[in-house]
Amino acid sequence: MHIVVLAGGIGGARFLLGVRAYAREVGAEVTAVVNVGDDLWLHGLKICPDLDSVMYTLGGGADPERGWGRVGESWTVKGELAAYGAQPDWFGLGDKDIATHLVRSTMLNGGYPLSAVTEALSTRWEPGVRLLPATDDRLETHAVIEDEQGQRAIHFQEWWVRYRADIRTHRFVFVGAETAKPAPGVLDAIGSADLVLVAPSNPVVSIAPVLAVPGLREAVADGPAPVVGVAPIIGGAPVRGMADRCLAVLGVECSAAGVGRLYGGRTDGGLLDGWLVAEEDADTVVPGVTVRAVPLRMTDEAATVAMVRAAVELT
Ligand code: FO1
Repeated sequence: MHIVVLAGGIGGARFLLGVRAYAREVGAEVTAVVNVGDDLWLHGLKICPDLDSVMYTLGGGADPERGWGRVGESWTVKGELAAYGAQPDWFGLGDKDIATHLVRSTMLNGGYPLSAVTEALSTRWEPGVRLLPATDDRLETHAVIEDEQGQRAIHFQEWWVRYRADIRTHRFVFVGAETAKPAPGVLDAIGSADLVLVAPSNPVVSIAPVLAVPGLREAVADGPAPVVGVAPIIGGAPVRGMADRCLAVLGVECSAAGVGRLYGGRTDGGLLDGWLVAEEDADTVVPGVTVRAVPLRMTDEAATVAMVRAAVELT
């Protein structure tokens, strides 16, 4: 059995812990197709927050509270950059994390594609699932905001970290999406999948940029495998992060139904065959989609495995 998971960062990483455990129980292989829209070059280093959250979490090196970056991290270099007045100072790079970005940047500058870099980094972390960036090409999420200086586009990280999404925002744009190509292996993985899972990641800035890679959405929607999504919203609120702020930019209701309809039923030209919602959202209706209410809080690996099993049984 081959399970493909479309995932973003922190929520996606936690979900993948359960998918990996389930796959080990049943002898399945797992491919994670991970968002690159959050990625940015900073201080000369290429940073891939979602790929790193997944890699560190599955590799046992993630800080469990923060959800991003390394456990047992130190911030000496960050302090030194601040002492130089190096900008931007609103994005904190930990010392251990910087080693990842140095290896990645050296390989990228040497001509290796991001997928090869991710494979190389994974030989250290042994995530236990195949990690693929959605694309090796530049695809960056930018937010079109408005303040006293007027309208302008800023990188997603500035929107997320510097402004905490607390600024007038007109829309998100996925810079580079028109010409980006699925990374090597992505279309084959989707084409050979027995099940595609949409992780409970931020639908607007984590899953949408994955689906924005030309050919990727079609591969999922027209592919052989059933597609089951896991709602990232429970009882009208995101479990963590700021999906509510992101959905508001799109004018989409912050609910399991709202996100389910955003993805759409496959029979209506959308993606989903099944939609897992929390028990408090049991009344959720998504046209053309089989909805199942189960406990949806990933409190530990066993809880997440139960979610994955429910998704498999839905198909
Ligand atoms: N998030 C923050 O809120 N503040 C930070 O300073 C910060 C630094 C950072 C460095 C590396 C990295 O991989 C992630 C980092 N994040 C930080 C989290 C990041 O903004 C989010 O993980 C995602 O991009 C949104 O899911």
